[in-house]
Amino acid sequence: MIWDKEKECISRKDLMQLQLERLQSTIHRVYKNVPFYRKMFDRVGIDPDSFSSLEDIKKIPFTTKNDLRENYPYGLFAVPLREVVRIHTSSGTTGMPIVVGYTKNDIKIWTEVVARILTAGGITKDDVVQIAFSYGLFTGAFGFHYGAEKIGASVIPVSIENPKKQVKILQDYKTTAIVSTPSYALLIANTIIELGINPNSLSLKYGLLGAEPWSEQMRKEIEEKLKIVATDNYGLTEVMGPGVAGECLYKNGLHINEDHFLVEIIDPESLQSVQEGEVGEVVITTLTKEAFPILRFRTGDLTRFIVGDCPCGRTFRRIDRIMGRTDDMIIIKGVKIFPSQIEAILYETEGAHPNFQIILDREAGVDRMTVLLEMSEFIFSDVMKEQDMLVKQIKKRLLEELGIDTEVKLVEKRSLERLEGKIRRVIDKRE
Ligand code: DLL
Repeated sequence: MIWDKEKECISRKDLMQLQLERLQSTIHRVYKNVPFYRKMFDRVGIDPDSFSSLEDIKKIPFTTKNDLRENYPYGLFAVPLREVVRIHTSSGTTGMPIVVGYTKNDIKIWTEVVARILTAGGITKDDVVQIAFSYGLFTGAFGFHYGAEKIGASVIPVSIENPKKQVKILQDYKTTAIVSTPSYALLIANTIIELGINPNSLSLKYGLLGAEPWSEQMRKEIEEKLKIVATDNYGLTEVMGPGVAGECLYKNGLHINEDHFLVEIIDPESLQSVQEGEVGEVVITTLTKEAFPILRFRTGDLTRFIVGDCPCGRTFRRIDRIMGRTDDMIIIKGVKIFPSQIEAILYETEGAHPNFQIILDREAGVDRMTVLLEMSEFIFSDVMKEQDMLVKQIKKRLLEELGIDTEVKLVEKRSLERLEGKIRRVIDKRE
């Protein structure tokens, strides 16, 4: 088992010392090698030698997605391309993709941090791990692939496939762990039900899921349908990919790999740190990345630190599940709404995880919100009357809960556009 207790149960004091040393060295490297950061430091008058405590990080301006786009493709690389052994890009739905690179050592560390997360999620060398993320520019598949191999598990690189094929492989190859997005795991679970297969006849034990928001209800549904323990995993291309944070089997928040990532949580409006335990935007600084180091990156992801110790013994701090994104906050007729609120309402009325998309547009100067809801085996009904009733019920709940008169439309199964398996939640056509 790869559980390096010395590293993952480090004392707070030693961790902070290690973080400071790594921060200092990252700052020197970016100042020397990345013109964008050198200009930034010179503009605001920061001396790279002036970092004597972790608090000093607050002197550094934030790095935004826009900064990354403006430096497309290689502008923020801190090493020459000849030292880069891998390139990935973010699955951004708008504008230029963000291109990131890895040195040999970056890949080694990436492999190690993912191996830690897999171990925390129950995986050992005896497991058969089916990777159902797409292999390609997306970081999800390769990150988990290398991590699982390091543990010594048997890796099946299936990628995204027809769900029936996934199920056949699950059955025939005696897969014990599935790695995918939560919505894809649910699609597989529903396919198993449709095919009339008894989930107890499978060898599946664990699901390491992530890359998109999901709720506790959805976790329960996946766990019950697949008879597994499902853990949540968080990461992002700009910072590395998967491996930034992940849950242990206590499923009580995601341990951050704090020896490689310094995480702050800020109020997205005041840009100041929030009180411990309050919800805010995750800001990440890489501490060991060589090819693509990044300082105080505003992720746009909203969550909070979980206060207190975890019974597993790991001392790395935990974050709660990602609750939404700053850019997903919808302001419609002055009301602030998160897609997760709509998801909760759909869950209650529909009784199964909803695949949905929110469309915002404007007619005659008035904002309008439409929710497109994919039919599933739970809401598929040929009877128009039943469909009408469901739509009316959802409209009523949305009006009661959010105070917004919303159009609700049922659309065909799997007709909403997906990118790397993720549905784009909000499409704002108002600009
Ligand atoms: O999704 C990396 C990843 C792959 C993480 C596999 C976990 C598993 P990107 O495509 O760059 O990278 O998307 C990053 O996805 O900023 C979040 O908004 C969202 N996200 C990632 N993990 C979670 C999660 C990968 N567990 C963006 N819960 C992030 C909620 C997540 N949202």
